[in-house]
Amino acid sequence: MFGFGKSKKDLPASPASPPVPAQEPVQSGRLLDRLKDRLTRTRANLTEGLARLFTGRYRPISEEVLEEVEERLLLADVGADATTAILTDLRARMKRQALTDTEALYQALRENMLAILAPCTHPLVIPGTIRPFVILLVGVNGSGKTTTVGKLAFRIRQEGLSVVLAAGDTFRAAAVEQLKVWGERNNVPVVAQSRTADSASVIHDAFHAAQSRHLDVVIADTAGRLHTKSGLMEELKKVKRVLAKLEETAPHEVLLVLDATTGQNALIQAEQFHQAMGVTGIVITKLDGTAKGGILFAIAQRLRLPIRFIGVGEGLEDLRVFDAREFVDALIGSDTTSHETPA
Ligand SMILES: Nc1nc2c(ncn2[C@@H]2O[C@H](COP(=O)(O)OP(=O)(O)O)[C@@H](O)[C@H]2O)c(=O)[nH]1
Ligand SMILES: [Mg+2]
Repeated sequence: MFGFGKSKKDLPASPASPPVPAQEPVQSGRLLDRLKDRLTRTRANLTEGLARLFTGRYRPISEEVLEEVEERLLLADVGADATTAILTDLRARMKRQALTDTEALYQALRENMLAILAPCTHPLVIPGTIRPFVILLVGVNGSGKTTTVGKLAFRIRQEGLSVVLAAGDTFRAAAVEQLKVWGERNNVPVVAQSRTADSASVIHDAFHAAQSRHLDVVIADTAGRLHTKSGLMEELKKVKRVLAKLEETAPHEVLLVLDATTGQNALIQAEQFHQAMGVTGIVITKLDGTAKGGILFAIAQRLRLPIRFIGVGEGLEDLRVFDAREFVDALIGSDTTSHETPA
């Protein structure tokens, strides 16, 4: 899969960064294996219980089996809404005798999971007509914003575009340093100011730097904590206003970064940020360290916003373009089906 869903012909040659061959055409099988590996804990949480059902001689499927499925989904943080939606469909299928055996149950579960996630599969598109393209990252402290800025810069550079980073978190002493490290790793410039500056003015400067140096993309980090939550939202809204004055259509992407390990709290945060900022895309981080990766389904079901990327580690290459089919396959795919329904 090619990262940003844009066509190469849209893109003007960038003087600052010569096109680098895209990394994607590595065999997709290997990429899927890596994703599976990173999702091990959620996968185990979901499938260890289900595997017993999928390997069992259940024909037809009983209510008892469905209750076990329900429990597994809830344990993986799929959430009440998405779990109810899935179970309602499974029960309807059971009623019309469509769940003949465990294979049919597995297929039905897979279809339901895809139905929830597929509408959220919208890769970020960076059209060649918008320069600089401005991406603003927002989210609470510790959700993974600064790390995601670094990983995103890597991806975008791989697409052959040039990047400037804006150190918009002016509230934490270490935040600017952390961003500069990512800038060095990616060999991209970082625009920063003294700690007394505000986010809006740093991002304003980064926009001008991108314009004057003909850089393609501005990726702006922001603060996740202020003295009060309303203070944070006001600060972020100000960033948006300042950008809109520079360029009517900016920011072109407001990416909300959510930490998968915070479970249902991520949903509450998402609603607050969306209300204040008009989120256009979501990144879900730390899926590698958690057994609760089912939160993706809860987020998809509730918010119905594009899930642009998932974070599966702390390295440069650990940001993946979200794809519903790949994610579902990595969660409940092949290993489960390979030893299904004995004859
Ligand atoms: N395992 C893992 N750790 C992550 C991921 N994304 C971020 N982190 C870690 O989470 C912590 C907080 O990240 P940071 O980017 O500083 O969050 P910020 O406060 O929102 O900017 C750091 O220790 C990161 O290395 C991820 O996808 N997987
Ligand atoms: Mg940060």
